[in-house]
Amino acid sequence: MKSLVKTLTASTLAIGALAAPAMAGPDGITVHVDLWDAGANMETFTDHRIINNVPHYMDSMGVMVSSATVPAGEITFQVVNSSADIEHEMVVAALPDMSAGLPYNEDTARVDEDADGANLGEVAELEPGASGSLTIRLEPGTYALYCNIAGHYASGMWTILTVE
Ligand SMILES: [Cu+2]
Repeated sequence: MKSLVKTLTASTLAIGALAAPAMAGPDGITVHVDLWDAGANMETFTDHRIINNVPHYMDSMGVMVSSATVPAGEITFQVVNSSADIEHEMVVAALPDMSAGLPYNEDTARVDEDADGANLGEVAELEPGASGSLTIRLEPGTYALYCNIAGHYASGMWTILTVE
């Protein structure tokens, strides 16, 4: 009987230990974001938005994150534009409906940042090689990190971030 109790306690502790890293510490957590592209002569696209469902390996530019799932709370994005020759930026948007994607203006080839939730915070317009950071508090939900330089979002320059 005693050994059974011990076993139960041990497995409960194990679950607790596994859950611990998913909780935000007092200083919040950091997500490293790499804004990348395939160079000045790369092919660009107009149909690689979230709604187009084109796999990311087809893209010639993108947003790469160190963690695609993070705990709710204060999150610091450390953003690097690793491009050799193109300006990029990172904008955080709420994405309540994946099938609807982000509000998009075909004429400007940009996400409509004035729409509700389309810009919760950003690291704007980083020159090639430049870096910046953004700290914001995010509630549980689905978010998109995207670049809103004209044409970049439609070329696949976005990624999904899940906040638990
Ligand atoms: Cu870009």
